[in-house]
Amino acid sequence: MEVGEAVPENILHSYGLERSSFRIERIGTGHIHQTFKLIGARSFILQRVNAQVFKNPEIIASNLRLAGEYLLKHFPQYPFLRPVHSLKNDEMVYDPDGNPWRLFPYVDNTFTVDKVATAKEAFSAAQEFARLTRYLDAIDVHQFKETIHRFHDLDVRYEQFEDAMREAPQDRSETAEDCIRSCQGANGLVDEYNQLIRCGALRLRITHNDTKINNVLFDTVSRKAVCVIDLDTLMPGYFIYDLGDMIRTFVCPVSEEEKDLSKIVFRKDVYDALLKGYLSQMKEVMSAEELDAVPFAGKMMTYIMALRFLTDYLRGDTYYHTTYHGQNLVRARNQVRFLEKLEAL
Ligand code: GN1
Ligand code: MG
Repeated sequence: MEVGEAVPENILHSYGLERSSFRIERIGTGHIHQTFKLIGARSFILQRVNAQVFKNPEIIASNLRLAGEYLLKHFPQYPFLRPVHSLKNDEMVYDPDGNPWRLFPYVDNTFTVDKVATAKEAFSAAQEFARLTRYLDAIDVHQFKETIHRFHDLDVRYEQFEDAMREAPQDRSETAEDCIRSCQGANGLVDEYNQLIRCGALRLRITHNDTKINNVLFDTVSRKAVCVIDLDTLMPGYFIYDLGDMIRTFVCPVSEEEKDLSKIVFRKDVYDALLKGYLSQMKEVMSAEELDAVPFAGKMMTYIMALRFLTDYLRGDTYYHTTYHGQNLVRARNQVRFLEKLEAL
């Protein structure tokens, strides 16, 4: 099937668009949704939301509406990427199989990266993610709903890992034995997490919850971060989720797909720049307890991804998109190695 044919005609028509006006390309970096670039006189990003993962996609739309309206009122210059409304003024449209789709304007003269090349990039991207949380600092968090229930709750993710271990087919458990042992060995982080949450050290904020480096658009000329994208998980969360996922994906010179574990190292200059960028926006609104939790952030988020990838491997690869057998185990081992680097600091 041609790429363009994966985009149903009725979806394009809902937005008043014609297939013949575009060249359609698939963007393959996301693990969850199907994303397409429509290249034409005006270009767009069109995305099929994974309704298996986002069980109530209307929550995404309502969270974005709340944040968007607030930002427009208080920070009108902030480049918040809103979905294009359909001809019927909907933020999401449904294909004949019941899958929700969303359309975004394509931001010209920008690019994304899968790895951070320089400390400057890390500073700029971290500042941009931090700016979003900072600008939403005074918004009423309780108006927002979770788009995925207990998404970054480490305790829940560890339980899911334990269930997956119990139910896994023997061949997968055996192949993953080294990784399972490493993940079990690091479970002191779950206690640390529970303790932090229980004692109320962290304030509930509106966080992005997917602050990977490839969710930032950079300007082609200045090479500075322009805005953040992929706002499906914009919802109540703790700052460690955002800061931690940045540490996980910025500081290592290779992506989570890398098989050669010797390439997984801790880049101090990138870490320092990232932290500087993040705190340049957030420090003023963070409590002393939150500042104390900074060193925990990267460990927690790297560990949660090791658990999530490994859990998916043990369950037979039902959640993350994979292109070859064993890919989720590769990702899990990669994360375990980076966690070891962070623990060794
Ligand atoms: C998923 O699909 P993508 O790449 O935007 C996942 C994130 C993980 C990430 C790991 C809804 O994000 O939590 O950090 O993969 N999103 C969801 O690359 O599970
Ligand atoms: Mg995402």
